[in-house]
Amino acid sequence: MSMTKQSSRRDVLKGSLALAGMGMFSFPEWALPALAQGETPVPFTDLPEVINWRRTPDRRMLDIRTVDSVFTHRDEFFTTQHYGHPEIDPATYRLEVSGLVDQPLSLSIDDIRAMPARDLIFGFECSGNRGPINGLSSNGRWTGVSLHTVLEHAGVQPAAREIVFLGADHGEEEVEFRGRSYTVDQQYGRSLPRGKALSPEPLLEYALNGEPLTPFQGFPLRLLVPGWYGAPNVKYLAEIHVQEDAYLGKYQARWYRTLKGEMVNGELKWKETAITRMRLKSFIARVSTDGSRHRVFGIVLNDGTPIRSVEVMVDDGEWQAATLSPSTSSRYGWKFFTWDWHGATPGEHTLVSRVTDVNGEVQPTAEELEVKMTFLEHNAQHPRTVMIS
Ligand SMILES: Nc1nc2c(c(=O)[nH]1)N[C@H]1C(S)=C(S)[C@@H](COP(=O)(O)O)O[C@H]1N2
Ligand SMILES: [Mo]
Repeated sequence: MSMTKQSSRRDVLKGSLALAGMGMFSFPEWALPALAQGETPVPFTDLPEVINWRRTPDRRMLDIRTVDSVFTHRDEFFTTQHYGHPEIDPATYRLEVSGLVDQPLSLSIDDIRAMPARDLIFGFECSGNRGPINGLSSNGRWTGVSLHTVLEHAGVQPAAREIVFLGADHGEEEVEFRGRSYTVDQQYGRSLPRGKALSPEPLLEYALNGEPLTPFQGFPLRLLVPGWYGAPNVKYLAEIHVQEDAYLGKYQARWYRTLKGEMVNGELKWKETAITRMRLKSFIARVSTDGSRHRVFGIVLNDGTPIRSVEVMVDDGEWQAATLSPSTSSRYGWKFFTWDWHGATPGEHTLVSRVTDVNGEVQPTAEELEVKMTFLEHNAQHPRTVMIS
């Protein structure tokens, strides 16, 4: 991947100001040691000339250099949205449950809030999240009800194999078929196999960090599939449709796919797979200094498998053990790590992190991921450069 080896002075300045500015607020209890008084940021020298933090209203990236709390502020939470932001009147809103169920349902937000609530700490990323800034990810404390509970109320029939989730947002799509193309209006839709939908994990969420969902995060109700990438987390959830057939909508079957080579019995096979569980990833979010040592701060994301270790390497040195923060020990939430760098010498240095889970799975290098043709699920180790003065 080619990157401009220069950072715009304005972006560096903006980053420094944002970080410096945070010293003016009182720190929440989970504030990071990296932001202690007297800590100043060391700008990355590998950032592109221009970073488009808000490419459109439908796409907002989080400036990960400024992360100062475990939970992302609700007005900074990243977003990607395909069909604008539908305005939904909570008074008339209904979640419809239809198809192969014993009892179709039409639930108001109050009906849903009356069901047993559960909290979930979940940090997810868009499957398109990648360098140079890794800004399509955020971490939240969500509140809602088990999807399981709602599906039990409706009674999923034995023939049902696929549970489809449709958002209230929709748009015109060209559907290609053997050289012809048909223009039709479709809702954002994703599906889960029966077993996954009826498992204890997926939730229907109405609150983020203790407040109602924002219009960006899918007010009034969204699906969350803990440990999976962002695409299945259907926002503005309008309908759950239970069916026997596989759901082949655009965002299920075509848009979110990975094409990757895999060795099977000594032969290279090209596989197309759906976007599901988050791949093991770590990245360095910022570097700061107190004048003597430097501190590297980063974030780990994965599918909920416990983490064995995170390491940091400087230039071509040895891997050094980083420390996972006890403030982020929830299963599905972001995990923070820090590594203290002593005796950094003046000049430009390359820093990279890698994470290993308890199953021995190691975050791949960019070279190891070269067999992946399409850009989604990019979890490669991500080298960053800083200039030490
Ligand atoms: N209804 C609806 N849900 C959606 C989408 C969408 O376009 N419409 N985008 C998906 C994608 S690709 C991602 S990455 C996440 C982003 O969630 P966020 O906006 O809360 O960050 O929402 C998912 N859910
Ligand atoms: Mo996404």
